[in-house]
Amino acid sequence: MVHIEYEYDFEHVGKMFRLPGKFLRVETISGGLINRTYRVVYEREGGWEKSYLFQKINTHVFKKPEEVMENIDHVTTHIYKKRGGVNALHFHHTEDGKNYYVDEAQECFWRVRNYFDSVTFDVCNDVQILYLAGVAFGSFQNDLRDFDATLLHETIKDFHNTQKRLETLFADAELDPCGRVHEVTEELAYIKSVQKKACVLTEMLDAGRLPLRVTHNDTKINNVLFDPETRCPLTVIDLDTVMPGLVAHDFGDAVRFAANTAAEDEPDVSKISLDLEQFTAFAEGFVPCLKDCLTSDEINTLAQGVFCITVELASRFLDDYITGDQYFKTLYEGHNLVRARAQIALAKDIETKLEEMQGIVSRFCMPGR
Ligand code: GN1
Ligand code: MG
Repeated sequence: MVHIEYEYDFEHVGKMFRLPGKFLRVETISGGLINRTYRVVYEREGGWEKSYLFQKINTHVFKKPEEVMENIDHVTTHIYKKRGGVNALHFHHTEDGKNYYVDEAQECFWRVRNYFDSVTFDVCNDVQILYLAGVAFGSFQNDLRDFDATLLHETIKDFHNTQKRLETLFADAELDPCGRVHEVTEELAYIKSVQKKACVLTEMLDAGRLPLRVTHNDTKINNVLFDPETRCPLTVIDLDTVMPGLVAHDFGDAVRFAANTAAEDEPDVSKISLDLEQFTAFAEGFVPCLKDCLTSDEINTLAQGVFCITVELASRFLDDYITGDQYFKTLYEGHNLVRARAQIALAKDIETKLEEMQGIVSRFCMPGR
């Protein structure tokens, strides 16, 4: 048998989670920009294969990973009960009852969960899939309606505080620690020019006009797993940032990613725009799941949320570029700048479509829909 040297001692990690069977192999799963994810395959008695999902948490981003895992424990338990265990995420425990394992020697924070045979979508033009992704995220939030938010830790402080994100960007631009600011003056100027508009939700929240709910906070469509055959949603994953938040941010982030005519990091900005048909499909899935609990201010800010979160992410990518690419995984030099430019192009297009987008959302809130 060929012996493969892996970057980490997966076999040891599996033992700590008491996974049964013989360790066979590891496949890297790409996609996320923060954590490292692997499919680890075991052979069970009788020769059949069983996979698990191993994740190494990025402790630079999640400073208190134990708190992330405690949140996940609460949320998965709640959803498990609501859904009778069907397609539920299940995290394995170590002998001392923890749903994580810290490998001191390799300085790694690991978690292991059940693996789903599934497909995910990065760029997706299929309106039926977008509609179903809307249902998946809308139902996720609806499942958490009666969840006690005081149980949750704030895993990343001010995660979607657009105001603070922009202030940090401008402060870092002043400091210019990597000498890159001269390359991004146009991008900074654009973000400055829309600052007020992009911070509307933060302002309304501070003024007590928008309620905090338990939200997912990272609703990229590739965080919905679909059945490879039926193409029905199985489950929503990536619960690291489930925290009290705004419904418009969940809606907005999903649309930002899913209804973009190009990839999140498309270098050719002429390919980037907000596809209204795709927007409509997602909204048609998402909005009706929640319309009976949303306040009129919440409904009226859903489209605005798409703009706010897009500018917020542009500012985060740009800030990471200015400060030396410490936060998001990058695949090449300048990747974060490409991402920031792509988000700015998208924000500009969204600005021209906001009224129409809001009209579409309102349609799905009409009685009888
Ligand atoms: C990060 O790791 P991933 O891909 O799930 C980020 C999100 C961004 C996203 C952009 C904890 O999510 O906020 O929207 O990249 N997550 C964190 O692709 O910062
Ligand atoms: Mg994430």
